[in-house]
Amino acid sequence: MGEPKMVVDILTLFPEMFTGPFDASIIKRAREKGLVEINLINIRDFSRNKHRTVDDTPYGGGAGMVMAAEPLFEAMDWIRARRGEPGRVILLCPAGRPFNQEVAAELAREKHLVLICGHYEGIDERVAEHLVTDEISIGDYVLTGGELPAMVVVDAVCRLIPGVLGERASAQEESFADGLLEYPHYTRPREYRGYRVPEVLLSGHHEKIRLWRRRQSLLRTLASRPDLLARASLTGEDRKILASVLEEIKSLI
Ligand code: 4GX
Repeated sequence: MGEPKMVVDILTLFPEMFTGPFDASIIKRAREKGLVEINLINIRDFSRNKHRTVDDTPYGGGAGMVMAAEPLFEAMDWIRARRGEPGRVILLCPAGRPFNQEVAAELAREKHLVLICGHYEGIDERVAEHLVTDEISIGDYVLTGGELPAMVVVDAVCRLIPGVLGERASAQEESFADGLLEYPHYTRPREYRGYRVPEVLLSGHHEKIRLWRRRQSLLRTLASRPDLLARASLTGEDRKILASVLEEIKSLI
């Protein structure tokens, strides 16, 4: 096995949380193929006190506990000594840059990512100030820790690494590659409980099928995510399809 395309080091207090998602399906295969190396690093292993504590009460008072800076600085020293300077050191937190496909594509170009998963009320601010290069949020809701966000980021990034997805189901063909939602998919049987597969898909007319699918993508995006449609890079053909949709609507009213 040669050099992995990407190394991801994940700093967490709960490495066991990652075993399910990272030991199944596409990510498992990517790891086995040596396309990505995912290392789960227990922050507690870098605690220097005898009870191996990693948190403490906040200066200035208040409820809850704060993750101490020292174990994270020690862990980063260890990572740097082993692998050199990482491309990005990412903290998952609600205040971060909103994660989307564009951010995933940006991260997929890196050789070495470090993800820091916080717990408790948060992390000593000196970590964000002096260790972290990027703060990322996976959405506007509050989680109990940064582990699930880290899994989301790693999953979205890994599928963009060349070779991780099959030749045919390339990352390009799927949702968000062109800023639109995907068209609907069907497989056998052609009729199930009276529910039929759209006739055009059974026709064998490849050009008709391509146009139908594109129209479905445009309609779905218009209906469910007009914000995406407004920002999508539409082709002349797309505009023609949307104009014909508009004419169809006009004929109804
Ligand atoms: N998208 N959380 C992180 C603890 C914490 C707080 C501050 C660092 C700084 C979240 C999200 C998220 C909850 C993960 C608080 N760590 N992270 N955790 N949404 O809600 O990324």
